[in-house]
Amino acid sequence: MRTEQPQAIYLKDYQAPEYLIDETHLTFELFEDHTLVHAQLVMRRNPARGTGLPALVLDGQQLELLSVQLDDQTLSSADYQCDDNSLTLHPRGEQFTVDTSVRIHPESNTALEGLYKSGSMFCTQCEAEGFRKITYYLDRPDVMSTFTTTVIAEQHRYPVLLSNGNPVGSGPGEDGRHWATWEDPFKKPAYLFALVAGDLWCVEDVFTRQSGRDVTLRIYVEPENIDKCQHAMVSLKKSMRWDEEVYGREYDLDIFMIVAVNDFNMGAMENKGLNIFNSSCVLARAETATDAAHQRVEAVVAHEYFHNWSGNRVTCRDWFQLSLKEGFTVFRDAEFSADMNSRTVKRIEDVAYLRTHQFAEDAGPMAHPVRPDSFIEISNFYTLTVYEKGSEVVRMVRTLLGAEGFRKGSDLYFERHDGQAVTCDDFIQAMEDANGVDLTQFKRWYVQAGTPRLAVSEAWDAAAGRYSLTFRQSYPQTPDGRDKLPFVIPVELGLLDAEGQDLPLQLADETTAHGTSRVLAVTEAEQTFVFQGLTAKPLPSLLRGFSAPVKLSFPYDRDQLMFLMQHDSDGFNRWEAGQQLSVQVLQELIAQHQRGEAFNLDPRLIQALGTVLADETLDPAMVAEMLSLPGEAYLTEISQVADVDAIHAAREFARTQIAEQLQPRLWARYQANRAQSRETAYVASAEHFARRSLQNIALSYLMLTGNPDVLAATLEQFEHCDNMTERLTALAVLVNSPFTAERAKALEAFAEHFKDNPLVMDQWFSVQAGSTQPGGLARVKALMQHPAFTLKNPNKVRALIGAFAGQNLVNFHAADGSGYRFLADLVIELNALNPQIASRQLAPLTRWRKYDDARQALMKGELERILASGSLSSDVYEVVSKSLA
Ligand code: B3K
Ligand code: ZN
Repeated sequence: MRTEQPQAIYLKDYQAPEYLIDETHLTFELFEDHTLVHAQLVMRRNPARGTGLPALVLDGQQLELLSVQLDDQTLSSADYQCDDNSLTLHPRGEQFTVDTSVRIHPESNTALEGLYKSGSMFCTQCEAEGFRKITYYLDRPDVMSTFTTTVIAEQHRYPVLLSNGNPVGSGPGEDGRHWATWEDPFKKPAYLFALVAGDLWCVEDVFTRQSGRDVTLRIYVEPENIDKCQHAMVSLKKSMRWDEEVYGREYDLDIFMIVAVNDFNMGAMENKGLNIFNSSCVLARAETATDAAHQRVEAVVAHEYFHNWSGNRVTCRDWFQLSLKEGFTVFRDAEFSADMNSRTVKRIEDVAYLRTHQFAEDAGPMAHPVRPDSFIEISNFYTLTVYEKGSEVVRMVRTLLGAEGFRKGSDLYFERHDGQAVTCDDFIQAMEDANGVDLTQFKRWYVQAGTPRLAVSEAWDAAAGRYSLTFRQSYPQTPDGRDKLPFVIPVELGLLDAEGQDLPLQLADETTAHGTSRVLAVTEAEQTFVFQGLTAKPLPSLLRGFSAPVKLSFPYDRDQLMFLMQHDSDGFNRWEAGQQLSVQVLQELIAQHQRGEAFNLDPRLIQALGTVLADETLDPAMVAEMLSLPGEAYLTEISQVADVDAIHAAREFARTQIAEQLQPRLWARYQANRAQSRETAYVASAEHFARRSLQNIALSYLMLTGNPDVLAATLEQFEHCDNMTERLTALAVLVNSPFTAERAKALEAFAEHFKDNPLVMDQWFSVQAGSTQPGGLARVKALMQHPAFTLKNPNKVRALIGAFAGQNLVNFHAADGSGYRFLADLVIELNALNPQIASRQLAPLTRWRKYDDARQALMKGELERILASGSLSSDVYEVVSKSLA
């Protein structure tokens, strides 16, 4: 907490460190009421910074300094300066050793950064700047050191003592204590340091590398969770194989460990050789985790594992380069998931998420480039822009270079920079050098914020058989106020004939056609491409696979969209055509609601969805995706002024019409798939996920008909299924239904059955927080009193408060401002407990510009109240002050 206003830091001010650390030797003495940390740093002057011996400023926060030694000399307080953020020493030679001892208090650390306790175990989270809460250090990613770590703790309470690297010794100590020493031979920045001590069990496996050497794999969990590790272990082995096959990257240490902890600020952390995970991203078995949770475990295990190369072996020079490791690693994990499951479905899910949430961020007060040029608190920049848009930028590089060229580039990048801390420019440079191309203009994707718009228009010259497409780029205003220059936008496209076949594509200056789906690079603010050799006006299929993160518009009419839905050879664009059709129809309903007219739904939407539903040859997961109408959050994002009530009413009306008019087909597909679920044991495979997704979306539509048979089917599924996907869907369907007695009974039965499983209780909270039935806020407030709820656990906060403010839009945006007041109160309370979580929960209030004047005033009022509430963390201060600016 600070009283003065926190200051921004700038990329342009970057300077290499004055000193380097070659070796770090740490000893931790863990006790119940404090921890002692002894650090020995073997240091030298950075030759790159020239001669002279400037002061050595070590970072340190919330540390009680007990002693300092420089080489062998114990310093007195006159020999150093110590304040809230640093310890300054005055070296007398180019090479020297610093020894410090500090006392810290992990047992009362509720911010969950640095060393802290989760339940009875000790664990760490150091990225980005948490290591300075453990010991005095050069806590910046361009200072890379080897680490030796000794942990000493009471044997009985903490039988397992872990750190990075390989175990090199252990033994008994005095007073019932014991010790273990770990050695990490790979130089790493302090943000990758990890320590765990606890009463943990593990599952163990072996992975044989392509080169023949074995790696020991261990997943450590609290004893009651030992039966929920198999899926993560299988995912880990798949990831290791995939990275060998697709990127030629092998694992480097002899052991790889994952530890699951219950209290964790985000999903997981890629510490070298010792990944620490939110238990929600490790534990999965049929009875307690949904299909979505299984897929998330697979993806997060892969993501953290892939960081071993994209992040650890090659790391970031400074935190402005965060997307160097995060964007690239998200791209890697997305491709892995696409290879393990359905590629098209994965792409649809990712794009829907990006367009709903990242586009909103890019249009709001916290908008920033993929490589930000300033920040106040780095924790606020683990954003959708750095991660998801960063991944889209890497994807565009691959689209432009082709898979082979991209692999040549990544090989060169890893080889050239192994063991170094580098920048996004170095990544692009490797891609350029390996392919002999110039990506200078492309790099604008790293420095210009905001989502570009790409308006496309067509012209048809029947006499010449020529069809032209004109692309116009435009750019939104962003908080930096800067003018934008044209991006390089790769547009993958095809042209369809009247039968829906892809036509050969021959540009005006080409002598032959080249393929039927190709990538055009739009590089100018306005640019026309002319296709020749056509006998009739074609229908374009644009931005196939969502080849660039832009807002593309083309004046399709509804019949054309229905045609694309059925015929486009690109599965993503078939879905996209359906979404655009739905958006047009829903926007019409929203306008009718606002004018006070009766709803009049375009029957073509029902007809199109009916065709999809009847097509037994389509992947059921695709059918489920196509049946899902654009969400309320997305409809909000694309509105000028979002009318939450009209959006909700219009979408519910459309859903009810779909349910009523397609009832027989929905029933048939529900029953066929439920029968299969009943007959086959649960398998976490793409094929089974697909079946259950169709079954469950059909059920949620059917409940809208009020048909008593549907209630019976829901109760049957709730009571007799063997997995959480079916059970939770049935529960959610009941919670959103008018059947109050059945709803209450199911909620009670569920809680009684799963009360000892915190991850399942999170889902129970979320389902209720998301219910759009009236009285949402009162329900959430009541649930906060439930014994399973606590503000100290981030998963609980996300499950209840996050789900309410982020998904339950009609209740959160209640016209009286009660939802806003509630969230602001919570942010003020969380600010003192856990600033990172407080700042994340604020996001919905920062979007105030999207709403009507009355709501804007209420939302701003709450932001102002937070700002005036006293001593704000830099995390919350940055988001609130930028939102009000
Ligand atoms: N690198 C971590 C994120 C750390 C967030 C720190 N506030 C997890 C990941 O992206 O893999
Ligand atoms: Zn990551």
